[in-house]
Amino acid sequence: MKPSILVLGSVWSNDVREQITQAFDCHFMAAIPQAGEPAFDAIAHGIRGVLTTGTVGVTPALVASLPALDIVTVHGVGVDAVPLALLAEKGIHVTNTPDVLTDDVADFAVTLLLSTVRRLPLLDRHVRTGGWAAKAPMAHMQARALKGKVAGIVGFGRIGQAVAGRLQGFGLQIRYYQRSPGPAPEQRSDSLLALAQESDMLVLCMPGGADTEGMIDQAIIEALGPEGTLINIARGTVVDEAALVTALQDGRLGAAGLDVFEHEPQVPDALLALDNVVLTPHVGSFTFEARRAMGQLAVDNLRAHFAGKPLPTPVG
Ligand code: 8YV
Repeated sequence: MKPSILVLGSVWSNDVREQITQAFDCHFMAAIPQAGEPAFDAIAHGIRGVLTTGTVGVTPALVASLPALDIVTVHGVGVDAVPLALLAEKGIHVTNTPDVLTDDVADFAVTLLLSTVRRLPLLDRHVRTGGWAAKAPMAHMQARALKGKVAGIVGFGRIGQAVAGRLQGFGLQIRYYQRSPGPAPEQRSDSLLALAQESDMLVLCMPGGADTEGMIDQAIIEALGPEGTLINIARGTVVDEAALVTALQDGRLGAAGLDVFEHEPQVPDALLALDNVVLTPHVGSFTFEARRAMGQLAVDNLRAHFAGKPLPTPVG
């Protein structure tokens, strides 16, 4: 009999769908089901694995309602939406999909940085709405050069380092901060506040979760300052979103490029109304290649688990 798995979220490429439906008895659900939903209650007792996304994750309540659960496979590198301590306590395995998305996420961080600094959406709108043809004023869209400026990377893991490597090519000086020591200690700032003070732009690449929640607060935002740019490709939870919005509104922060938000897919109306932000719908890893490789790695982890083989990419 094929093992039963619950597949949460809706980002599965066709080839991954094909593979999992062949190998497992799959129950697809767009969001986390609640105990008491008849369709879920009917299958819950037999579910042995959950395949979920980095943002949907699993909740303690879901874990409690799956008595036969022994693996949670995250289609994503971030495991902040998964209660790791609880799963470890119950002996439930967790896997994620590191490395295969690093380059594409780093490319996207650079794309968002360039689009924000060079005001790409405004310029595009200017052409489309006839502003250029009508010789409408453009002074508010003039950008500052990157070369010679300082890019501060927060979180200098695989993705942070890949972003840094790319930004060096633009003539930016790289500094970084993370709590643990990292490579190139001479580039590491003494504190997050020091990094924000030293940088013209901050690129957030740290993991989400309790340890980093609200780390980018009003003091950090103000230290980055009126000429500063904040780029977030990490998690919405790492930023105090309310403080960010007011700083952008009254010019205490120059601009922001945001791919992630506190309550996705909800984006505060106040952000939508601002011209000094570039907003994207959590798409850092959204290339055919990365998503295919992430899906394949997720499937490989599930297959290995149910075949009693070592997991390719276990977490912890
Ligand atoms: C995905 C992500 O959007 O890897 C992560 O942690 O946030 C993203 O790559 C998501 O997990 C897709 O399933």
